[in-house]
Amino acid sequence: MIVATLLGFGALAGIGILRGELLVYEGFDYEAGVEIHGESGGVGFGDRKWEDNQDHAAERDHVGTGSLTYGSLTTTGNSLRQTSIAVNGSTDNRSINPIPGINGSTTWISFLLRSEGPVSPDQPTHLGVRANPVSEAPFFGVVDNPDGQTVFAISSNTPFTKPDVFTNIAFEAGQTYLIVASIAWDTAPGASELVKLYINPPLGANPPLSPDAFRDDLNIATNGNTNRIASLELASSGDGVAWIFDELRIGEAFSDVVPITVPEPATILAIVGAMAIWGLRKRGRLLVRSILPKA
Ligand SMILES: [Ca+2]
Ligand SMILES: [Ca+2]
Ligand SMILES: [Ca+2]
Repeated sequence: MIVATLLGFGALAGIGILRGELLVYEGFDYEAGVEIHGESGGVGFGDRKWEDNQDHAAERDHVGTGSLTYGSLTTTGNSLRQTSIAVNGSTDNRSINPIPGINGSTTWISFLLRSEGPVSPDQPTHLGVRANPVSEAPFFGVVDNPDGQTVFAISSNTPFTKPDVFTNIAFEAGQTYLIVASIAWDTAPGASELVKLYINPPLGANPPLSPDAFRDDLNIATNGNTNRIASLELASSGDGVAWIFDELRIGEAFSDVVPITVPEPATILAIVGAMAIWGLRKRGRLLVRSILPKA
C-alpha cells in the first residue's frame, strides 16, 4: 500500500510537467528603484533592452520594490512600477526574439497586473504584443465599457475599426490579477488569429474550457504576411496612479506561462518515507493509513 501511495504522490507532483517551451520571461530581477530604460535581463530578448522614451525624467518608470505574487505562481525579482505625473501615461517597450506564428499552433501569454490606487474613468492599461513591421496587434488589459465600468478586455491598436471586446469582469484597484491570453495562428494570407483572454484562471490545471473574452478579427502578421510577434508593450494611463506589471511570460503551452512552485518530487517522497517509517515505529500501520491519501 505504501508503495502505491508513493506512486500516487509522484503522479501528483508531476502535474504541470506537460510543457512546451517558455520562450520569453521577465520577472524584473533588477535593483529596486532603478530606471527600467536600458535594463536587459530576462529570457528571450536577445540583446534588446527596455525602452522608456518619455521626454521628462519625472515621467520615467522604475523598478518597484518586491515582486507581485499570485498564489503559488512562480515569481522572481522585483516588478515594474509605471507612474505618471501628467496625463501622458506610460509606455515601456521591449523587442523580443521574434516568435513565428506557426499555422495551427497556439502561443500563450501571461502577466500580473495591479493598480495601487483608484482608477479614473477612461484610463486604459494593457500589455500588447506587436509584429514588426506594424500590423494589427492585440492588447490585453483593462478599458472602460460603454456603461463606464472599468473591465478586462481585449483591445487593439486599431480601436476605431475593430472595437474593444469586453469581459464582464470588473477591475478593482489594489488586487493583483493573473491575466492569461492565447493566440491561435492562421497563416492563410489575410486570415485573422483567434485570440482568447482568461482572468485569474486556476493554477496547476488546464486552461478553462471557456475564455472570459475572445475575438477573431485581428491578423497579427507583418506586411509580408509573416505571422509573428516581435515586441512587448506595457502601457498605462496617467492620472497619478501607479500601475504594477510583473512576471511576463510567453510560451507554447498554458502550463509554460502559469508555472507553479511545488515541492520537488524527491522532497515529497522523502517526507512521505519519513512519515511512513515514523508511523510504523511509533503508532503502527493504522496511523500511516490515516495520514496518507488512499492509494
Ligand atoms: Ca517579479
Ligand atoms: Ca511613466
Ligand atoms: Ca494571420
